[in-house]
Amino acid sequence: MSSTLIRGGTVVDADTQWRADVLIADGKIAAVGDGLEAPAGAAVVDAGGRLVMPGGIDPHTHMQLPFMGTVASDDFYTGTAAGLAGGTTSIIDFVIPDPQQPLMEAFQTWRGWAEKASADYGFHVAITWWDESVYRDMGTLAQEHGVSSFKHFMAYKNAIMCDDEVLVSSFSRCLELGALPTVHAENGELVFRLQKQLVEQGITGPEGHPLSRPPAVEGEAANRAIRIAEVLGTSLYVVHVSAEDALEAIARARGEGQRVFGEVLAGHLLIDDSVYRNPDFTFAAGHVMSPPFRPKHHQDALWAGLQAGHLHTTATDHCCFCAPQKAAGKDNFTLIPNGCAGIEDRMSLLWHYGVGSGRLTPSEFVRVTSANAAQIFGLYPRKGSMRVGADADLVIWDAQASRTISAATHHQNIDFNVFEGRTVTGVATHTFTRGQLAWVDGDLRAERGAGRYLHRNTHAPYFEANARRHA
Ligand code: URQ
Ligand code: ZN
Ligand code: ZN
Repeated sequence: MSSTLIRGGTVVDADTQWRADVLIADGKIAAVGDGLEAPAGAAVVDAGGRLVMPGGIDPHTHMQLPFMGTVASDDFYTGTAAGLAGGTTSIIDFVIPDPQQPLMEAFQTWRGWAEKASADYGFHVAITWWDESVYRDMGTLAQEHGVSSFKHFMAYKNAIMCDDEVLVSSFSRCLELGALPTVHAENGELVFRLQKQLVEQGITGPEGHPLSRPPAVEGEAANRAIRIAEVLGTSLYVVHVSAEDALEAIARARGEGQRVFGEVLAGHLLIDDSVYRNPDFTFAAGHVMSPPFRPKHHQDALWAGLQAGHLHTTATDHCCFCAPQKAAGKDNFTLIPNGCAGIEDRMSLLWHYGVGSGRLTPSEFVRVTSANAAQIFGLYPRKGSMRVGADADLVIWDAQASRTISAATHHQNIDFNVFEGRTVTGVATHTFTRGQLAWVDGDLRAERGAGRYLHRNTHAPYFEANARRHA
């Protein structure tokens, strides 16, 4: 039985922090307490007064996603390894069937791709079309394969976009299954029309991207999804909330007792839309993702939403495309593959700008980077907690150390970093994935294939509490 004693740290969980040692045995947390003895043969890691926290959970990644005619450049091995270097120990990625593709076929394809992951992973499954076979396969996935959340893209017309009929059918099925519907909330019809108008006007550079997806496009879709969920009586999770318009819809619904969760990306908290007006195409295109980065006042609202509890998780939407891939849209911004990186930097960014600024306490940091995602997506307390019996997915966190973010030094398989040049305080010095050290003081020891598929519980008490409000 392999064991490790992490000595001399301050443990931080979603509720509080206290001085304690942590004993790991067989990949699980075996004991948490002061003055623990190291069993014979145990490795001892001196935390030296640093923090010991649950490893980050990134509930929104797209490793090696085939998208817009290319494939995201970080795969399940390199992408999860980069996450471990930054203190993230689990991801929830997405199976995205082509329209008319059997869900089970797509699920097996993604399962195959993810076998090389170096950290644990689960899948949301996207509903991109509808018939009785989709209804049936959702049941199989929820009841036999641990898929407790289903994604709906309200954007990407003529590709993977859901219309209201699919939303209503799938949300209703989620309610039957005790699964959580999630949405990418942008009105794809409006985006399509605005893109066409902009290109016809000769606005073909990256500066056209935010113009084709204004905040109202997100606000409308978020509100529509929220209202559909309200009438059907199911909970809802809105991914990558980027604009006040969507946040206000979530806050209104929550204020009336509806169970709606919001996710915010590190990028949307920190980057504004001026990046799209940079004259360098590679720089501007490197920031093309959807929803786009917004004017600064939206960032202030998102931070307030995170503090107020209207936004619950932080994520990255890690979906990497290198400069040659982004160049597909050199003459037409609508052809620039949408997506940016972030998995390696999310934890340090949230610590620096969240805890370092006084917006978040260390326990709130654990909630929004790990525990809330675990609870919402059926992984708690196995993940996201410091309880005895939990997986030993842990990070030793140096709250005083600093590092400067750069594509020149990051481990993400992409030639660009939207956080380039930022110096952040708060760094993972050790990352354990189920008790195995994968990151030690800059030495990345991620093991290809060490990650395990995460079966996630349906009927999670954290989101089902008041579904069927209109029963
Ligand atoms: O929309 C998403 O979440 C995927 C396709 C990643 N790309 C992006 O721009 N967000
Ligand atoms: Zn999205
Ligand atoms: Zn995404």
